[in-house]
Amino acid sequence: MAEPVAPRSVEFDLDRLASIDAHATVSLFEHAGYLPLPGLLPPPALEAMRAEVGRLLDHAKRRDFDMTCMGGTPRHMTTLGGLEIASTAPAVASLYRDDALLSALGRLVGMELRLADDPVERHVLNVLHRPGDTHGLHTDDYPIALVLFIESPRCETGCGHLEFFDACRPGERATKMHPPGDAYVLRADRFPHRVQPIHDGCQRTVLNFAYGAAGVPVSASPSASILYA
Ligand SMILES: O=C(O)CCC(=O)C(=O)O
Ligand SMILES: [Fe+2]
Repeated sequence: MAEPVAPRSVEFDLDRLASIDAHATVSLFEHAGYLPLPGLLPPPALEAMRAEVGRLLDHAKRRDFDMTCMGGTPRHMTTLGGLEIASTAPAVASLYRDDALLSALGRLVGMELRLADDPVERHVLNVLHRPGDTHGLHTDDYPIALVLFIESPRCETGCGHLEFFDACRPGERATKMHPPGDAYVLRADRFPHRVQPIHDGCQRTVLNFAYGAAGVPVSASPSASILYA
């Protein structure tokens, strides 16, 4: 009889993070509010994460509405909040609270990171899978968002890219695309951001890990409880 296959653990490439020069990233992050982390999920970790997310999808809920508290911007997406993720995919929840991850990320952004108090917001799943699906413009309650790419459209332009704006220079818009396995960190409470609508046949699946930071107040908005509860 075949041996049962032990679940492969999901491990970030923290050695890669440790090798990055933090002098450069701290000032870049302070100024630009964004830091790309290519290959944070190496191929075996991405594969294991896909399996975790596959199980989560059975529990995820379809959302189609305008978020009144964020200027009426659209939400057309399928989501799952932190409570269900913690009970269905404990590997994701333990990755979120990994001390080594928190200190490696904190070093790169120059902040002392803390777990989010709100268990709904800690780790959330966002899936864009129908034509035109979008996560409209908003800011997050917590200052730091670590967004991990599980699936991503291959279209070069105008499809599922992250767009963010500098609150001090609203005319300045940046767009970024990330292949599966990549991640980025965003100063998500200060830099308004959205995900461009996706094209027919494309899919974009991310996990967002939200963190607090020492000395930074958390803005309280009902948006997370509306989108993820
Ligand atoms: O999907 C993204 O790149 C952004 C996710 C996001 O803004 C959020 O979950 O608050
Ligand atoms: Fe966000």
